[in-house]
Amino acid sequence: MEQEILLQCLRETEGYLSGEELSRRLGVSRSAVWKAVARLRSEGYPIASAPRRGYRLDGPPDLLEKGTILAGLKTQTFGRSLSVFKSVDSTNEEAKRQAAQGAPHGAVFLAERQTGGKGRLGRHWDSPPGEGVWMSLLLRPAGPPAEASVLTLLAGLAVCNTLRGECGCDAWIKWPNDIVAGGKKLCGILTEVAAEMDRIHWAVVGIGLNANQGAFPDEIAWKATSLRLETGRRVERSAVLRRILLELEEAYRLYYEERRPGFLEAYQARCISLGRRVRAERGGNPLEGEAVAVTAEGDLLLRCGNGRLEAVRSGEVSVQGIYGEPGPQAF
Ligand code: BTX
Repeated sequence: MEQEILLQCLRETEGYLSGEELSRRLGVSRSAVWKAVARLRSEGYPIASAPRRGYRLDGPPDLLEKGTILAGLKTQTFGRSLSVFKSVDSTNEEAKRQAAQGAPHGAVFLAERQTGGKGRLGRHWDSPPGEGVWMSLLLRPAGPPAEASVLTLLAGLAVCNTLRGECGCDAWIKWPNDIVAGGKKLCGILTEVAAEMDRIHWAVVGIGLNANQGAFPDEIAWKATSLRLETGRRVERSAVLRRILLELEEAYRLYYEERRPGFLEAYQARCISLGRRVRAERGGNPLEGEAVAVTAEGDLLLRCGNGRLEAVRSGEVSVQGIYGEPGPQAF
């Protein structure tokens, strides 16, 4: 109730409204006003504040709404079945639960906030409310399980193209599953698969894109960035999501229906890992060399000290000169 009145007051006012005036109109303390503002912000309302001036509503809220997203969606299949949550443990977990219940190919699960957002190897993925695109796409590809890693590459390229084309961001792919800008991580991709020996039952491609964060928790501030921090502008998350789905649907169609691996060329052109020294682990053994190519199977080819070419599957790879880390470490 307080939030609604507060919103109404801000809507009716051009410019700033002081905290004192708001607390008088709402009949609550200044700290209650501050808390209500924080809640509205977490729901996506862009409320600016300035010392001694108060609060100002800077435009319509950037909420993820099913109707708005579908209205501008140009895909045939991806996102046509769409579930939007205010809060969920993890969109990947939700997609897996729904996959088991028969959710269709192309279904998308999206959340304003994840309480248990996850990265690879059980790592935590910071997913604050209202600021990112936290989504999972359910796929039922016809190919063998070995092709699953290609899905991560297709998604990476789709996101990278979107960020460049839609947002004017100088985005690059760090093989296999990160999108980076300005040397920091902008987006992570987590692909999970349920498969038998020769066939994939389903694959869930989880995309975590930092859109409108103005800052990050201390532990990751040194290596995380957002579109807003990179471009200086807030983005409309629905528009970014729609473009990602369109790019990814087209890339997927070319790869699976027309069997065109042409995406590799485009992927490599945007892959910031190539030409750099890479440290990796294969079968428990360290491997080091210069990254020279990405294969059609999605492996990274390293030219090692002895001149031999070695293929690395996705896993733990450290690329020198990105995220500023000096030596080998997992990320
Ligand atoms: P990753 O294992 O490569 O990266 C995880 C690491 O990245 C963390 O250990 C932390 O250091 C850092 N990190 C955590 N949160 C962020 C963030 N918001 N921005 C930048 N760096 C961060 C990458 O895993 C794959 C992440 C996929 C996330 C999506 S969100 C939708 C879907 N649902 C879900 O639970 N996961 C995926």
